[in-house]
Amino acid sequence: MSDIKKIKDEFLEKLNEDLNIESVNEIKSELFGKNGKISTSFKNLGSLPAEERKKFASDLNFVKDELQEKINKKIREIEIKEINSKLENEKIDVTLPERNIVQGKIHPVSQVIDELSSIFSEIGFSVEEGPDVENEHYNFTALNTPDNHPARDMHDTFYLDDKKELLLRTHTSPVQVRTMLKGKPPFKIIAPGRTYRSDSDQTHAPMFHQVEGLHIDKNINMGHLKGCLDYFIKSFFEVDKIKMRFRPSHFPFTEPSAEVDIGYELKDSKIVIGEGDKWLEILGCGMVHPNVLKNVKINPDKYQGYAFGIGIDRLAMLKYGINDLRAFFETDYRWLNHFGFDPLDVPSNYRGLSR
Ligand code: 2NL
Repeated sequence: MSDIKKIKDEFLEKLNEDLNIESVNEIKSELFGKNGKISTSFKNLGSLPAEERKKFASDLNFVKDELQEKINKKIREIEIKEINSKLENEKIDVTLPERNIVQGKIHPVSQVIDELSSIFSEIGFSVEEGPDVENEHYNFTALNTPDNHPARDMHDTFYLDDKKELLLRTHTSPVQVRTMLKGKPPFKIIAPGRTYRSDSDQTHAPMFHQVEGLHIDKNINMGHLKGCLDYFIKSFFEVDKIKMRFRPSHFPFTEPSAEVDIGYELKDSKIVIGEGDKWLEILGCGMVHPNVLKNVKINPDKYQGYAFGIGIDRLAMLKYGINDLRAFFETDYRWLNHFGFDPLDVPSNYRGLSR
């Protein structure tokens, strides 16, 4: 009995100290582990004389329960202490200023592509895409551009192999060629995207953006082309009236071909579209050449259509008053912050950029 009492007193005293979970667990295994003091006492029961055994077992059970309970209580105490200290130390200071959210901006070129897609989709055009790396057939031959045409010159085109079979597309027309080869007329599509020419100065970048439009159906004529462009220019520049003129031109893939100018004037050195007596060249267009239709297995006696090509970068510069094309591709964060657009779904906690 005195042995058990000694164990009890010793450990109750230990458990009264200021302990952490690890030391309580140590005490627990010192008592109840495989070779723990209580466990071994139980094992030794058998060697006691029968008359002592009963009383000893009963005392041992009491002490065991008492210590067990004390340990559980201690663990609960420590846990509560930990939670309280966490609550005390990890308080959130709601008066601290919030961290700024850095929200990206939409590049003016992406913005204009979105605007064009939505403007043209309103009158039945769908948007098609294709690869930047093209073969010479889709980029030139199918478009009635003969081998000796100046546009094929090394000077303009980035060729990717010695045989000049692979190249970076010089316009997005190959997207229309692919679309026409895949399907059956009618076609009413626009193809916006990146295009490449070996050219670089204040108004030319080796990579630039273009949107081409194509409408093929029975009995499509230049009146449809004019109506389409009139609608597009008014929607894009957000004006009710425009002045528009067609100048005869030449492209290998259209006949007849034209370049379109729109009237503008300068007010406080800002371009105002739709008024004035100055002319601004804005796009190239024409009726799709019968050879192009034949190349994509369309019978030109049954189907006709118009096509046009517009430089997106220049459109963006005109609409948003940007005067240096090269800035578009310099990825200067401050520039993008100034000329870029906010996404439509601005988060409710958005409070502007931190820069
Ligand atoms: C320009 C001129 C143009 C086209 C592009 C085209 C496409 C097919 C068939 C016929 Cl698949 N034509 N595209 C037609 C006329 C002009 O672009 O100056 N672009 C900036």
